Amino acid sequence: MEIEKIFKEAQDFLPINGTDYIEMYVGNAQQAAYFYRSAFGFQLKAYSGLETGNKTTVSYVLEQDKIRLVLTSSLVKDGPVNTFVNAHGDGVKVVALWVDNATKAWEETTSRGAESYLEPKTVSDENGSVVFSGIHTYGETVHIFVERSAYKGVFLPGFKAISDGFKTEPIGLKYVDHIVGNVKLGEMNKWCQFYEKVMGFTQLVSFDDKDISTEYSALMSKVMSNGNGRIKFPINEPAHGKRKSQIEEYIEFYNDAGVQHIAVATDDIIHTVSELRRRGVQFLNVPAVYYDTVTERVGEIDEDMKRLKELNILIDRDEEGYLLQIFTKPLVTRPTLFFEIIQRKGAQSFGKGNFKALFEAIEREQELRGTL
Ligand code: TYF
Ligand code: FE
Repeated sequence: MEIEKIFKEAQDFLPINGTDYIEMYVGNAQQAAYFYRSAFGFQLKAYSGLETGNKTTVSYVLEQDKIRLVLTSSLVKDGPVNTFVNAHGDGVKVVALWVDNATKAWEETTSRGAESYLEPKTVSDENGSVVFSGIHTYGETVHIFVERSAYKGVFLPGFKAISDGFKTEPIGLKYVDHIVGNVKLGEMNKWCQFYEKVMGFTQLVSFDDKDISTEYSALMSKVMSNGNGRIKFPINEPAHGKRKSQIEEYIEFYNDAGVQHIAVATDDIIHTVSELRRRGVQFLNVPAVYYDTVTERVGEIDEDMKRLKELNILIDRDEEGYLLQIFTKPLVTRPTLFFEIIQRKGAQSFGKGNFKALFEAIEREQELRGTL
């Protein structure tokens, strides 16, 4: 490691090992779990609900390689899960971060101005103990810090390992590459400064409306990243275009700032996307002419271009290599949350060369929804 990098990591006041889990609040966790298992190839790992003594919520914990998804619904009238779902529809409540010291993570961030969501607390069961703490971020989204070095259970205390005999074939999803937030008009810099000052992140890249303004879908975006680069949080805000920005559409339907997309990495995007399509997942498609000029733009690549075109996978190149990516249509009732599937072949960027084609595809969807 270079000296500079060693120095930077030693200075990092909020060391993060990776994304611990993503928790969605949903209307029907049982059926959402079936969807992410059957379509996305997640495996059911753990459960919390009436059978485990939880009388207010039900949670299903799904896993694929390093990705953990928790789907939570309410068992009772009112309460925080229903209030959230009533306002936002199904959406991401928690982006949990795996740390070595959750008490210190809370102290370092709250002393720099973070609003506390959960004071540090230790929770134990027969498998050991976990220390949690949490802070608020944009909208009603929160970060929970999870310290799990003293825990051997399947997920967290209060959850029991389960298997219902229904196994689906994984589709090669490996880890969370980045999680994108949409914030309100004029608030991108405020939230980027939050990640900088409160969490010690630095800005990797920035896109303004000139980079990414199409006919309507204008937005601005900055990518914030933590000290070791394992966590990447792009933040989007609407910019003025001719008609309604896709970010404004999100904010209107979600009624707040919130998580727009979760990008998950694969080592074989052709396999992953073939499987997702076969299992009924819908993607945004670009016109066939996209592929007429793509080789000019990205040069030679390892993959079969014919297959990429059939599957409508997008390609982009930067100084370090290239990447392949594709975006699902919204996966929830409202036009809000979607997934990105990404395969990096050296490139550490976000597909700027695809923005125009991608955003035009989003605009065609907005047109169909009558929300332009
Ligand atoms: O994460 C990113 O920055 C890329 C680009 O609605 C992007 O995936 C930005 C906004 C959007 C879809 C993709
Ligand atoms: Fe992305």
